[in-house]
Amino acid sequence: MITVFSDRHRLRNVKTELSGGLLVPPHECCERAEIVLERVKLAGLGEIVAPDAFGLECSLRVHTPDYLEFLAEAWTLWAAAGNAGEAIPDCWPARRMLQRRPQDISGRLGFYAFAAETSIGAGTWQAARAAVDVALTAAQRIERGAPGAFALCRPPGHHAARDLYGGYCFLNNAAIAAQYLRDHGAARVAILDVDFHHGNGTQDIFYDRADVLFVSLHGDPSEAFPYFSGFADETGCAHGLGYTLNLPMPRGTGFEVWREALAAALRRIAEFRTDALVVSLGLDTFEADPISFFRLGSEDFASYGRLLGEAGLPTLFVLEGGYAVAEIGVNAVGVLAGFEATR
Ligand code: FKS
Ligand code: ZN
Repeated sequence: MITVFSDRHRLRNVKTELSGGLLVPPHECCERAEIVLERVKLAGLGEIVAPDAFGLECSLRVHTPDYLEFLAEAWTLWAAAGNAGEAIPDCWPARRMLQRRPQDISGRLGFYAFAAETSIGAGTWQAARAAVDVALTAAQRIERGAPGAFALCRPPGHHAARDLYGGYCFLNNAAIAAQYLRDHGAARVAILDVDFHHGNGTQDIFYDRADVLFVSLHGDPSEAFPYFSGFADETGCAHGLGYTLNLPMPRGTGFEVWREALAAALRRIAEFRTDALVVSLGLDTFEADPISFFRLGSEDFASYGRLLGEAGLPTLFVLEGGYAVAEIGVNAVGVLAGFEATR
């Protein structure tokens, strides 16, 4: 399988994540991508290519123009305003307040953020754009007939909604790739999100649509980030009613139970008769993940990779989370090699 990778991910190198009342080194760090890349090479998964440069048109198919404009200038405005540290919001349009876009950069951060752990720094926008290029280049391979492709990208994307950032995400790489496939010949696209966290952004983007099925396996939002999205009774709206399937699971969930949920997800996807599958590949379901609470072992990743391969669909894997940094490569490549073994 081909891997698409850009070293421009390193431009996303902020120093702070708001966690436990402290500013700590971010879980979503450069080493993650480098370790996955090393493992791809070591395992001989296949060719590794740099992305082509796409413009913003594909991103504008899922995000709003004002949101992209904000992301592009946020760091410059924040620094110009004389702030000493990285850009972090501290005031939100909460219940009974106006949803009106402020002029001031501090107000705009709160307007476009849904969470505060995700600092914006100097290269954040450039890295987020490179991640989209990686996802689109891999999607193009699928469009041209490849059975599988791996977008090794960061920052991740599945929490980024039409006009919201947070959860380490700015541009929704998987959603942009799925929309690209829709715009280039696929009548139906399914997105399977196996990251530990609910993909609230992807759900938001496709919630009212019947042409893109969104299925997610994740930690129960009553006890896990993003807390306000991902419950089983969120099933889509308008034309999209029945085209969102959330399968939340409790603390301590192991592979036996998780695999049953995956089987249910794959049954729904088969019934949908999709032309292509986009997998939001998070590795934070791993038992040693520092911020999650499922209990998958390294051998389980290879095992579910085979189940994904047996679905027999053109499959685009897009990297999302995973914070047990030492094992992220083994686990990611475990899924991909398991998938490949069925082809
Ligand atoms: C730690 C709390 C962390 C934020 C969790 C974000 C998870 C991000 C992710 C992605 F794939 F997007 F990277 N709260 N004190 O793994 O879903
Ligand atoms: Zn996650």
